[in-house]
Amino acid sequence: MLTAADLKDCTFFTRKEILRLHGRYHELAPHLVPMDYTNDPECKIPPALIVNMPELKENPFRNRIVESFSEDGQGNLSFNEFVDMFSVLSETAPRELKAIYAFKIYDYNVDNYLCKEDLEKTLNKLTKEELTPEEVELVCEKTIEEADLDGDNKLSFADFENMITRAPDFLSTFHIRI
Ligand SMILES: [Ca+2]
Ligand SMILES: [Ca+2]
Repeated sequence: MLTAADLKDCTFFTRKEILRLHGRYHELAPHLVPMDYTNDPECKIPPALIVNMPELKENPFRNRIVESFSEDGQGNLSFNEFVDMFSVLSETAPRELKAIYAFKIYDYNVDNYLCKEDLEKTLNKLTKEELTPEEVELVCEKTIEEADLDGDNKLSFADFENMITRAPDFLSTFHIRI
């Protein structure tokens, strides 16, 4: 049987919740996931199965979320990574931790900054493409102008933290009840 004792230390879940998560993980791919972890098997579930979970499938960032938690960057998740993902998304995770992952998820070109293009993609998803391209551009320019503390025209994580205190909606999509 799965030993969840170690996992529990680094998540916001109880042992019971972790076991339930394992049930969900197993259900996604019964042919890939063993119930017995005694021999510490290597197994990963492909992203296509994970993004279809009811908790994720309506989330506009589902692919980015799953990719961000995978070691390979492709979205293949081990059970540990799967637990980490739902742990950060859970309502009990600290805001600071959510901010770290939100930043990572919005940083489409993975250069550790949010530039105007990153923010445009993000905003298009957050608003379900209801804004015109001109409106999106305007909002993103304004956002950078207001949040950019060191004046390099892009947002570092420190700038981003400054931004989300003014616009908490940027974190709203990272609350999931599982
Ligand atoms: Ca970037
Ligand atoms: Ca900056």
